[in-house]
Amino acid sequence: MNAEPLKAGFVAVVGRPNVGKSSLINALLGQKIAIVSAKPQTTRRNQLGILTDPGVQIVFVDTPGLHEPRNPLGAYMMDSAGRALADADAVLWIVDVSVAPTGGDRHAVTRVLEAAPRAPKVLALNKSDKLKPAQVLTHTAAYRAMLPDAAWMLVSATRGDNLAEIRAMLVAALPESPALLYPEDEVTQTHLRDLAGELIREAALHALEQEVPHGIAVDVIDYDESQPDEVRISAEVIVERDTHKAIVIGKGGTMLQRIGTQARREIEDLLGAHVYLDLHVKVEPGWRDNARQVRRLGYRPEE
Ligand SMILES: Nc1nc2c(ncn2[C@@H]2O[C@H](COP(=O)(O)OP(=O)(O)OP(=O)(O)O)[C@@H](O)[C@H]2O)c(=O)[nH]1
Ligand SMILES: [Mg+2]
Repeated sequence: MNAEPLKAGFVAVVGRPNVGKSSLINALLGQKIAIVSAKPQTTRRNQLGILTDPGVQIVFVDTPGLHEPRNPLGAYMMDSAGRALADADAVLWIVDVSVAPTGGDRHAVTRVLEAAPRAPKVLALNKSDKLKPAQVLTHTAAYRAMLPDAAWMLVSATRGDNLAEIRAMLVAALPESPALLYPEDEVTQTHLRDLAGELIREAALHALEQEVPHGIAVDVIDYDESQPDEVRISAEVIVERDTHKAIVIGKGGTMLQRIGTQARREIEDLLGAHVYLDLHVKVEPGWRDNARQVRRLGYRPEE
């Protein structure tokens, strides 16, 4: 008999854009469930990453980076992060410890304390691999002072440093639970069709420069698993302007081909199956400013 009670709960993973929230969740799970890019505001909707071990289930809720919204898409993103915080049993606040705190971090911590006043907090000082030795003490102290009651740890999502330690802190912060919250073999609740759409958007984020990536959405039009040895996916890459359409297609279609090849490889890794991917580019002028279009593209609170 195992005398230890079961611990299980939701951990809202929050912080400023680009600090490594999605990377750290993928690293803790040992599996890629969330897309990652060097561009801020990569994550647009909440996504679960479920880690189950004997006696423990940590349900990570990846969230969009905390920022001041400038359009209906941003408002949806901040609403998502707020809901994750309100529902959280514990909060994992992630910062980029390689740089000193800014107004953005103060804003983020205020949001965390307002939306989840009672949930225990753990502070992950991420990107410690980039931290200069002379800044270890000052940066660590500056971030710790912003959330003095939180357990804390220097980590690196990309190098895999101190993952077991931060995990143990999260388990300590979780409540006891009479049962697991999700089946033990479940890693996420996101449908494969939606994950495929995210991987296409990730490939586009990686391939494109400047302002284009922020205005991209992906609409999976068809996801056909009826063939035994091939998944056939048809998707539209939505952009905000004609000029962006030309950039995404590229000279002679080379850019779209590059995005498609990269996305297809990633989706094949995810599905463990051969994938046929058909991509088209469509202009929806200024879609991020139009609440109805934002909802139509799937950015709406889950029922
Ligand atoms: N050097 C270093 N880079 C990291 C680390 N963790 C993440 N990154 C990089 O930081 C960038 C942002 O990572 P994401 O995981 O997308 O960050 P995020 O916080 O989820 O970003 P948003 O979804 O935009 O809010 C990517 O280029 C990552 O490769 C780390 O520990 N060290
Ligand atoms: Mg993210």
